[in-house]
Amino acid sequence: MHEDGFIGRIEWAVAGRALPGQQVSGDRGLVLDTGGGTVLFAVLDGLGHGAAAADAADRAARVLSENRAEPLDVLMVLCHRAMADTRGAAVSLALFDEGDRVRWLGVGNVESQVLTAGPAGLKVHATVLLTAGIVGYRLPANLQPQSVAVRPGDLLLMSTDGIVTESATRIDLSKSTADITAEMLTRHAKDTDDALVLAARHRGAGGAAG
Ligand SMILES: [Mn+2]
Repeated sequence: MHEDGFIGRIEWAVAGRALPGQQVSGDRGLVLDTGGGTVLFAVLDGLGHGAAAADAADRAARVLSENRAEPLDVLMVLCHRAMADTRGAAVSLALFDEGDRVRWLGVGNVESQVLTAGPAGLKVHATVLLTAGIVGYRLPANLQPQSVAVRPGDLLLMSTDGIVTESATRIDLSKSTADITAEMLTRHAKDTDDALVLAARHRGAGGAAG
């Protein structure tokens, strides 16, 4: 699965595939236009794999789509309720706008990070603080979204645990997010799990990044 596009000046791409031998993936990547130049990105990893994992992730995806304008902590609770009779999922949410901050919130093992170009090359600027838990099964009591500064050209990278992200700082920022996600899926997906990676950045007033 490969999708990409623009919402305003925000360039995004998602690439994913099921565990080899499986028909459906339990990983989902959502790109939800919330209006006013703001995009809600979500990456979901239904527990385990196969149809039951996909069912959990689909329910969370639906509730996110229908309530996209709600605050991140509210969205997490809505996902929790929607997946109450499923096996649950890891959920990471990132609210990205054309301003200078990303707000994000993660429960379970979906990694989100912001990569920035520095004088010595690409570096990890920030990583979401993941709260332990399984949305739909055991939600942490304290859901506190965090906020991280971003600059035009910085890359938001979100991935399920089917992707090895140690090599993320070797990404070539001059490439499109479609190429970046496709290459990460090809080179860094584990053959023991579903895998999905989402990348986004806003390209600034000049329209060019990297
Ligand atoms: Mn997984």
